[in-house]
Amino acid sequence: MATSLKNLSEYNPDSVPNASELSIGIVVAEWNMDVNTKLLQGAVETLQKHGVLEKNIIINYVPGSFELTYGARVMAENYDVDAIIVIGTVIQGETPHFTYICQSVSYGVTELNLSYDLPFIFGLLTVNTKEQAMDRAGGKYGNKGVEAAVTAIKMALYN
Ligand code: RBF
Repeated sequence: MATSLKNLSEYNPDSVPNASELSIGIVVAEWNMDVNTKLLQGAVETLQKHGVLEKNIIINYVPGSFELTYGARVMAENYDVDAIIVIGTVIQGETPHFTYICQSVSYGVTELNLSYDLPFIFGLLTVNTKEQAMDRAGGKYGNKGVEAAVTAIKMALYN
């Protein structure tokens, strides 16, 4: 679960390089779409704020978080992007296989980072309740999508 001590939308904008030359892919899980829509909005707004053109933000959808790894791999194979963000929300109270889904996505994203010359960014909320998810999707603890977008820009330009 994202820590309640950190506001996920707070960052130093001066630490973020100009992103006007970048193309960024985003893969969004449809499960808990009400939360994910807010995460996606936070990510897109932040990318655009730092210069990414709307036409250079490619958004694809997969049914659930478990499919994010495959969706990200397909995007890496088919689009000329500089980083890929995966967005999803896994709520413990709603799934007995919470741990399996979270472990699978974090392992899958790590594996992609090791396999491609491309950064894959973990934009997954792993929380106990829907309220905790909303708190981190533009609520009192900020927006994980903002944090993921800032990370994507920094890692796309990492050398
Ligand atoms: N996907 C999510 O992204 N978040 C969830 O909280 C979530 N909970 C699930 C709970 C159950 C009981 C099941 C069967 C699936 C859940 N999924 C969830 C979907 C999962 O990531 C995947 O799409 C499906 O299991 C594929 O059939």
